Amino acid sequence: STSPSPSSVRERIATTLERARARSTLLTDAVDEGDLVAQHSPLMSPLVWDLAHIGNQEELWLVRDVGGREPLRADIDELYDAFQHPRATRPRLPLLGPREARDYVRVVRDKTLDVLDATPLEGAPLIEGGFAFGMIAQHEQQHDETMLATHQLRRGEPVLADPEPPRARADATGRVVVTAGPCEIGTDHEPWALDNERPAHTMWIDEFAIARAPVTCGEYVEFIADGGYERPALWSSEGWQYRQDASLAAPLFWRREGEQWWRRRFGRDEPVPVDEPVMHVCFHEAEAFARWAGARLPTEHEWEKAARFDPATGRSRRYPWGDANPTAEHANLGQRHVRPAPVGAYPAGASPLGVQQLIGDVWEWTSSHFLPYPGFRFFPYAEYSEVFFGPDHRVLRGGSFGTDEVAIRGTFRNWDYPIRRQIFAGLRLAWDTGSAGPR
Ligand code: AVJ
Ligand code: FE
Repeated sequence: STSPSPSSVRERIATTLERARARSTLLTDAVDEGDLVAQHSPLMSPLVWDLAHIGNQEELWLVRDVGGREPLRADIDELYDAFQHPRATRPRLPLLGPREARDYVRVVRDKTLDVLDATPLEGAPLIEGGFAFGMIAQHEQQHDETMLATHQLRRGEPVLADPEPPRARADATGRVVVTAGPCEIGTDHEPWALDNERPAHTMWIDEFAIARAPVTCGEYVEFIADGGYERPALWSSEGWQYRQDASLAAPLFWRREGEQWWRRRFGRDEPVPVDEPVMHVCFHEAEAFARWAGARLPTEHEWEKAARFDPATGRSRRYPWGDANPTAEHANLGQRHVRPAPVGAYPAGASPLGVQQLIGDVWEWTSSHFLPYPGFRFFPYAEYSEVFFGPDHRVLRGGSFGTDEVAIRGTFRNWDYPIRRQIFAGLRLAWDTGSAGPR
């Protein structure tokens, strides 16, 4: 295959950076200045911190490192270093105000576009295929998803547009069996894949079954009604402890009135929709639901095989539907909708085996700890992934309605603490089938 010309890579970079900035602007212009500097939850930064942090990372990597230009605001690096200040303490820092933050990100972006024009997109790992630019576009979009979660936590009138997602049009019930065999996990070729997705390696995956769709709110209501939150046998000991300490009784943002469950979603109160993937559950709730259902969570490798493996060729694809970038037909991504779509709404996004909505709608908790692949080397900095490897985090796969297409693919790995519920995360069930097959 021929690699894309430098000018088309440059165009893709410029478009992708522009899309990220349009979204950051939307998320920060939608609220007033008080809401920009306020702390809507101790779990989150003030929106104005995210905005300037986006600009500061862009300055560090693209303007200074790739471009070799003089620092614009070296004095603020420390304020926007996520490792210096935990989220809960950020409102008390002498941050750039809304006006200053907006000016800062604009000036940085002008320099970045200058650097983009002047940089050959080959010859060094950091710029090969435009990697550093892709990394920074993904970084901005990841913070945009975090800012969207802050919007969800904010109290007050709705400020975000809420267009209807597509309706269900395919059967998404039941499960499919994925036969035992080798499967390529991770990637060496995806130009903007992050360090934790590399290197590609072949893994034997025993036969398993996986649900054709994520668990729905309707199914989750049954779990609650059946005493799911009252039965320690369904929970791990760590999970039960957290369920007790935090008085968990339903997904975050849900409340009950009589027989009806309601939820708050970006400032709107609405009946819980039974056919939509459940979200705002932590790993422990996901695990308890799976045990209640006589199932388990998939490992991240099983998830990836279900999402990428083409049984006809034995090849791992970029996405469930093939190698083409996502379109609005394939998946609910990019904040086009501010909710998941009902299960069965994206038949064009199905895998060869008919597994649906793996990409988009809700992040899916897996049973896997976040660990390096064999041969992992941090790139370009240890603080992106390496410092998070270990037993403290669980891997999430697939992206949500709030994930931009640049920051999701079949190999993409997200992670969080098992108690986190403000992220747009749900689950999909998996089962052992008991047949290991030949090795
Ligand atoms: C990969 C989503 C867990 O938001 O903490 C943003 C991404 N890294 N800035 C996060 C990230 C540095 C990260 N997650
Ligand atoms: Fe960041």
